[in-house]
Amino acid sequence: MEARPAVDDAALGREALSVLEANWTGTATVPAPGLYPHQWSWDSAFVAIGLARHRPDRARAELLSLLNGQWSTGMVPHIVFHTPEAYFPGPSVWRSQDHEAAPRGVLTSGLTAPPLHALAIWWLWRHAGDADLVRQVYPALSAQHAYLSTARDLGGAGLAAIVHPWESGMDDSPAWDQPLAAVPETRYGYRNVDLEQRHPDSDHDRYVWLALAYRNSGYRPEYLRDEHPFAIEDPMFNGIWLASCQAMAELAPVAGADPVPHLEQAERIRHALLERLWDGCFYARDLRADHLIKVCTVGGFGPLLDPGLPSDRVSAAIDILESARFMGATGYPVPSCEIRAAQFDRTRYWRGPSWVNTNWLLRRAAAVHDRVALGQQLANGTLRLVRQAGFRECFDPFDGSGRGCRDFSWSAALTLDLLADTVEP
Ligand code: 2M8
Repeated sequence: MEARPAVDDAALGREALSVLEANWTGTATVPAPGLYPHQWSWDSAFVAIGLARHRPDRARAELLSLLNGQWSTGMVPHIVFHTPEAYFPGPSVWRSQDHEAAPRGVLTSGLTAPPLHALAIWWLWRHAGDADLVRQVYPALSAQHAYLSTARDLGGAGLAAIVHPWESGMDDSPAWDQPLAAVPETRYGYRNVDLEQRHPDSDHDRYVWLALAYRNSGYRPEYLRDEHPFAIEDPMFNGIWLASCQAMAELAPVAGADPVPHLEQAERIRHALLERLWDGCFYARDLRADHLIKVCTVGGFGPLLDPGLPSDRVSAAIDILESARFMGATGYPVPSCEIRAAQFDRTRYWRGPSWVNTNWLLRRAAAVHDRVALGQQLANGTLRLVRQAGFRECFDPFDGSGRGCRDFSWSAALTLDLLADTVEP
């Protein structure tokens, strides 16, 4: 561990807490003021993880308010709208209130997001020991996992499929370029506020097309299975799900439930990840074109979250992560796309920049595989980014300059978690 004056860490921690305070609406933490004025699903899980050792009360409220938006199908939506603040695509696009499975009195999107929530509850349990919370949310988390293993197993092999780039959390990843090209090109004329760093217009119109097509089907699982043109088995989404299944197995006894079904689910996911997504590294599989999408992104390291991943695959994946294809050549961890790929772009959202949340997930992966030096490198590199550039949304992996919005909640929250681990007791 690098020695740093404690006063710096304390000041950084105070700044992180004040960002989270400012982004708290009284009900939930928005990812960032202005650009993201509602509650996002995996953002809330990261916020809860970061607050677990500082404000467990707030972490608990964050996750409970997100779960208020859960549908009776078990689906946890990727956005819960708590205020009337303008955002596109907002409630008038999703029309959740017209769907019988959506909760009453809460407006939500109709898509889901990486299922990090059981891992977040486990984190909170481990650090704050709130057994009541575990018992309270266990049925909701079980329902979320059951939804994924039924309505979303579109490939029939044990993995959950995402049906929109937004469901990956890595919207503009080059992994989605090919499958998106198969989506009809329509002009909606929608413009995002910071389009320069984001989607080429046609991709964004395709995002909207996909959302409307799913909504117009009545959010039917049969439509997803038989007709929807975008269906991908993503290694990060499924790696996170697997880690959450293992968390559920540890939470089950606290809730008076049987851990075995969760362990069996984790085993099914592991088997399918290895059988279907591995070819020298983990790639996403396009279920419609029926092939692997051969671009190596940070999402390909998601299965490392599994402590049961065979050691030869762990070593092979970590070799790639540490090589000049990823963090071996950039000054800062971890570029969101392999830097030698034609699609790599250090300036564009999820196509090159480094993100605090994926750094945190990989640090967690390093911890579960006892890769101490890698874990320290990830933690120290991430802390250097936020010290130099602030709690930005993402960062240039070569020079560490900040990109996207400022005062970004998960960057602040996960900094708190990293500080809690690196500061000497
Ligand atoms: C980004 O996603 C939203 C759409 O949901 C967007 O592109 O406007 C992603 O970075 C996603 O991972 C994140 O949850 C969300 C809010 O921070 O922003």
